[in-house]
Amino acid sequence: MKKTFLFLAILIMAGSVSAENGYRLWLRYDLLTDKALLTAYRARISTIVADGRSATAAITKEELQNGLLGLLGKKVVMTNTIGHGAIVTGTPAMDVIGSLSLKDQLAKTGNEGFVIISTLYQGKKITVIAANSDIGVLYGTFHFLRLLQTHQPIEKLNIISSPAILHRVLNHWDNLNRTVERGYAGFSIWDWHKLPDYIDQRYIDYARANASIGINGTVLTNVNANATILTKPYLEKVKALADVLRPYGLKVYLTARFSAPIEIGKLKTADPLNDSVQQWWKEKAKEIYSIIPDFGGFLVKANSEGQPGPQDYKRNHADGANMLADAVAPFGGIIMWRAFVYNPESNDRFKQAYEEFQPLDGKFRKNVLIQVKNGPIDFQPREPFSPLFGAMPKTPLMMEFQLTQEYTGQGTHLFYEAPQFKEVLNTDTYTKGKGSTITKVIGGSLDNHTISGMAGVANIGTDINWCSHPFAQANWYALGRLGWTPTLSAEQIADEWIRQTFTNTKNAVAVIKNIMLHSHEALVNYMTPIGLTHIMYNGHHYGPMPWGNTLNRPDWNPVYYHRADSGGIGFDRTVKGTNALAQYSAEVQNRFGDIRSCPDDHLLWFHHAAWNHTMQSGRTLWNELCYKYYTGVDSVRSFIRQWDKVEKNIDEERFVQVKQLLNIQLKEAIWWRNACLLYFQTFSRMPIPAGYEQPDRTLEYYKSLRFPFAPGN
Ligand code: GCW
Repeated sequence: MKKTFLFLAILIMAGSVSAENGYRLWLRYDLLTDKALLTAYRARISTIVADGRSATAAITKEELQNGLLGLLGKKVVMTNTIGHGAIVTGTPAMDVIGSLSLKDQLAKTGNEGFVIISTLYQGKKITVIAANSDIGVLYGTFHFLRLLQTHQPIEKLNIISSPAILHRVLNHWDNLNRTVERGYAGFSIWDWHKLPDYIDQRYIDYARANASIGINGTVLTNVNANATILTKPYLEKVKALADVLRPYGLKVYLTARFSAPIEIGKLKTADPLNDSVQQWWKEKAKEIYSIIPDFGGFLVKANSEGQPGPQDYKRNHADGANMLADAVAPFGGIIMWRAFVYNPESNDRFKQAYEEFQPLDGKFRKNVLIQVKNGPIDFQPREPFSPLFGAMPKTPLMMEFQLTQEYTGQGTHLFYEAPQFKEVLNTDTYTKGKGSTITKVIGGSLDNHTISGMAGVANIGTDINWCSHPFAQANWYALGRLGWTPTLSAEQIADEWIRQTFTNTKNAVAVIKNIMLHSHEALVNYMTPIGLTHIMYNGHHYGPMPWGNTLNRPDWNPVYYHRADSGGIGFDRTVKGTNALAQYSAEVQNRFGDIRSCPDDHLLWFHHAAWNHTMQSGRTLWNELCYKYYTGVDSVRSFIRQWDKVEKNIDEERFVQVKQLLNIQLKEAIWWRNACLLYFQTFSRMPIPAGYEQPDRTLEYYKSLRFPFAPGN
């Protein structure tokens, strides 16, 4: 009787009674099926000795107990006596930990890091999870549970870990009416209407998921901002969220609409150099901090895509950012000021962010970070790195990645982003000689900055599995893991995520990992190979529209980006063209500037190349374009075949979801390939080589497609 009850309890804890709907993310804690491993873990884990009285410490205890109950199928009791197999968690304030002389190790872990060691204590084999703060202990506990979930040995642990990046932040593009700009996973999880009185369980689960991967900040509102969020009633709602998120180490931030002093403050101007405007923001900051004492600060999109900003008053970005920085500085807040700007006056959108921001290097207050998208244009499947990285040594630059798949298949494509992120992070800017990688730029070590940041535009919504596509969860996961340890490989992150999310079965892990690791290249191939960019449909960006030329701003039209004509294709950014290349260091200029040495991947970003230009593969450019588009489609076909192989290792619900989505992805990849090749063929006048399946629809057909209700727009 008792046994049956325990078994049931375990099943319920592990969530296996309900269907596998993806809600549990990578925190499933299902009973280990590997008998030998289970025995080994059980022998090494017998009790929990946990210290701390804070809300965070309580969460740590609960997480550890629940995790172990699920994974080991036994209730691991809490006790104060340290016996063999004790898992000891706490700070040096705890006697045992104090007595273990972990000073040197802990000195390396800062406020958020942790130490996990296997050691002997009075002759007893124990495992210690120690940190300087309760939040560090929570992070360490999640790390320990990850080791178990991914079947790692725990006999001889000796881990010292701390985050390489200080601010690891999600950016929600969530509107107050609960729509999500570029969101493909339902509505916003923030139920503003019911806040502050109604606390949705999702908020807690969200906080927990973020804590498990070390994300420590969240910007609740869209960068296309609404000043209403800064009014008293909404600040009370924000406070309710902040209170829920705080014990999980998450700080809340808001987007500041630059014209708020006019819209909600009844001032006539929002000029950052105007005394009353400055005063208004100071008062506003004071009010916010009186309600939320650990408020993180503001994220700002200014003078971009119609947003108000300092330039409306002939001031520059530093004037705007510094005004806000001064308002939050007394309370320890920061300003994340975005560098995503472009206007039609420049001869090349590529160059704009650099032109506006680089000259301001050294002009920003100490609590300002400039948040830069990974590439110079806009979250494309593949971009060269933004030339701002490395070019503003006196200013901490923050990375902005896009988790939500606006330009990369939206809700239907399996696209694992870590390879894309790593490509950028590993890039050498050469701004301080060889080895000036973007990881070092944003980590602050290249230019000795003490503040640093990495943001990801969130892909989270009210869908039961949070991110809509079951694999999109991996991108949220990757942001957290890379923010903590940017040197982790995409493969390692995929490996961990698969083991926690789907299965530990070796072959299945290998198959799924293979799909994930090839998904970036596949998507680039069937959407925008060889450096094509921004040829998505106008507005909603769903599907191809390389022919687009009807919007009144040239830099909103696909034809602006590819510049195809009878002579060739691509955007000449060399000295003969817009000379955007001049924004990079000499080494990078040399690499990209010469059409013979420019990597094929980026060719059309920097050169207008003839249709019969010889590629590194030996093919002509036109044939290479065909080859890439066809290869991309073939990759998706192979993903489908590979996915079929893991059917027996995956729960039916998610297996079928992914299978259906892969079939949509295939359909859409073929659509991309056919539409683009048929269109570009009107310039190249060359045939799609024999041997390839020929498009079964006409260009006119593809041009006639309309999607008035495509999501996220
Ligand atoms: O990628 C573009 C999107 C806009 C977005 C903008 C930005 C929030 O199409 O929807 O606006 O970037 O990053 O500000």
